[in-house]
Amino acid sequence: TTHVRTLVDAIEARLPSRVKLFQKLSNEYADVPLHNMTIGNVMGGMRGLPCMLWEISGTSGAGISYHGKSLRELQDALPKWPGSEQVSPEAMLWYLYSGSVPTQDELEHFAADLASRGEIPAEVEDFCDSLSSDISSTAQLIMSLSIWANHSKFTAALMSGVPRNQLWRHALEDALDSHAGTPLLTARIHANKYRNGRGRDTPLNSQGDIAENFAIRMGRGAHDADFKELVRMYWALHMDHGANVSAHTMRLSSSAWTDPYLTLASGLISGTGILHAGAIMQALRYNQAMAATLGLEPSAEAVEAYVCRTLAKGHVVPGYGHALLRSADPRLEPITRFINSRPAPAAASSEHGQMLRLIARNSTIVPDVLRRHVPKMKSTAPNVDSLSGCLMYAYGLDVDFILLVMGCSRGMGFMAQYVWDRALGLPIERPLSITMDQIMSKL
Ligand code: AMX
Repeated sequence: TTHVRTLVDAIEARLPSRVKLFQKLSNEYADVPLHNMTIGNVMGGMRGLPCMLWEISGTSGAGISYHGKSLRELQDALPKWPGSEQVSPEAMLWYLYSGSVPTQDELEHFAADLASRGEIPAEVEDFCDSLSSDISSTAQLIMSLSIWANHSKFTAALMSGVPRNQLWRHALEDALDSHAGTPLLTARIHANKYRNGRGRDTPLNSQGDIAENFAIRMGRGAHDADFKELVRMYWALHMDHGANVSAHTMRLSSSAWTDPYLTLASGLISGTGILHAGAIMQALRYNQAMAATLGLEPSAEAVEAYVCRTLAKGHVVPGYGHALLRSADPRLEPITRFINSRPAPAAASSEHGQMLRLIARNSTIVPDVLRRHVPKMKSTAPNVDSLSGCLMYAYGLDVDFILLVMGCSRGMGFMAQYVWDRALGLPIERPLSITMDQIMSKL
């Protein structure tokens, strides 16, 4: 039988040239100026400063690219799971790690490796099962990950004196365990919180992909192919988005060699902010409140008056604007395509269908309203969170839970970057802090 390349093989193939480049930039070019830093960069939350070294994607004026390819190009280039029409999340993950498109065989072997890691430590499951259902889904995941840190293979290797240039291999072990296990832990939280624990130990399919095994533990396994497709589509789109708030948090933790599970939790914690991924929940709540006040088919004038009332209170309109993107969010197009190809959740008569149409219509009205009323907004285009929470909701997920579906995917991106942080030997992060008085003294 021919040997099918594993993810370790694929990373090892990329590693020497990346380490060499890292050393060259660090040593030979260390003094070359990269950017003329201004007071505006400092006052503006480091906006526009190209200072966060990132391996799995890059940003430019056009937005994000993943090893030189756009999301649109990856939609065509990456393989799919047999029987699925969506890009496989495992294929995206492989690509983020290795910069290479996996073959169908590599994808299936990789998925089988992940499926074989479907065991969450019993201590973590017991802790998770003991949590009160009053605790938010996100807090439950974050707390459970903290317990999982007791079982970290990276931390065990660190404590036993493994040399630093080998640590990435142990980080990868944790990362792979977490890619398989975090969705299962998430589904367990769902079972405990919304199903009285029903189905939380349903046997997994060792031949299935992570989306299938997630669906099984969500109680939507064999009979709900559409849910699996939703999860595949959503996860493949959300793994990484450059130096955003949660990735930035994750990097800071990672730079001190913090345990991978705790690092993952740190990224998820800042993801809950409503200006960042928390907007997934907030945009859904906003649209629900709008529909409760104006009905499901409000006039453009009524929507404008509603948005103006939000702005007058000093609130932001969730789902619009972006700290980096200056035009349409590229993730919206595949999500919209998915919705339009699915009659069930978007059925004209259903409440969910009407809600999805309300959001689609708002996305043609609100940007112009914002342009006129908040001229300082750099882009008023809808972002991915304007729609994605409502889509999860249309598939029967509670508002409290929808952020976790995103967290599973973004967490995979964090962990891929974590492995590269160790593989490249990135230093501990330590910017200088500066007070406004110190800035004034330089003028
Ligand atoms: N509603 C009202 N005001 C807005 C706004 C919105 N949707 N978006 C931006 N503004 C305001 C900002 O608060 C800022 O005001 P300030 O100067 O008084 O602080 C001004 O317009 C300029 O903002 P900007 O430079 O265009 O964007 P930013 O980088 O400061 O902020 C973001 C980006 C996403 C935080 C902001 O657009 C926002 O709050 N949007 C709503 C929340 C949201 O949808 N977040 C999800 C983003 C995607 C993600 O990360 N998951």
